[in-house]
Amino acid sequence: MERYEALQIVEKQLTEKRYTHTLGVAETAIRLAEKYGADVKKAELAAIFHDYAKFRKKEEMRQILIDEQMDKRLLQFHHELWHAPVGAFLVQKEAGITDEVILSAIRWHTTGRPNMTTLEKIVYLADYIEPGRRFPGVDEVRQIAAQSLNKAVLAAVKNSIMFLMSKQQPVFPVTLDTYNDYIQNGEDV
Ligand code: DGI
Ligand code: FE
Ligand code: FE
Repeated sequence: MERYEALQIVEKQLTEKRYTHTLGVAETAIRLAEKYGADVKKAELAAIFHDYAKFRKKEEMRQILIDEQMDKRLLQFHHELWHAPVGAFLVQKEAGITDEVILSAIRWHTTGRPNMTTLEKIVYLADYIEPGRRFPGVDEVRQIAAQSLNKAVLAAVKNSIMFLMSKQQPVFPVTLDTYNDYIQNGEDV
């Protein structure tokens, strides 16, 4: 699918603000793919579609999680976490994207996961550092991203966990698994 067609599909699903964020993620993902030797077109498409399900109703997402036998633990956690796996499902069903490399980058963009593919890392990181993001620590992660993809993903995961903890929010187990995997198995971290 070409960029223009993908953007047209996604624009209908998102608010203006979220669409602008999506353009930022796409631009950043392209840059990271060029730098770290991933498929640039796939990185762009995954980024364009990553928040496809962001504004779906909670009940619709809950039903898809159940029907498609996704991780049951998600139901006990904040529904903000649901748009990533539900998005991967809907992008396949409604937009006809079948490339599993792209779908998995969408599926894991919020929590990461152990043993991430390069494209998963790129979309995860691009979502975190796209130019519209402004929160404490983001500039440091941007700088690290210029040096090492793995170091930057780890820094983003760490910041996310510490942010959730500082607000006394629960941390989804897969987010912690991602962190542990980087610490225990990560090269170049
Ligand atoms: O969809 P975006 O806002 O672009 O970004 P995202 O998909 O990375 O994150 C969506 C939300 O999910 C964000 O408000 C933080 C939250 N989140 C991320 N990881 C965890 C989490 N919430 C909980 N409870 N636990 C997590 O591990
Ligand atoms: Fe998201
Ligand atoms: Fe996003």
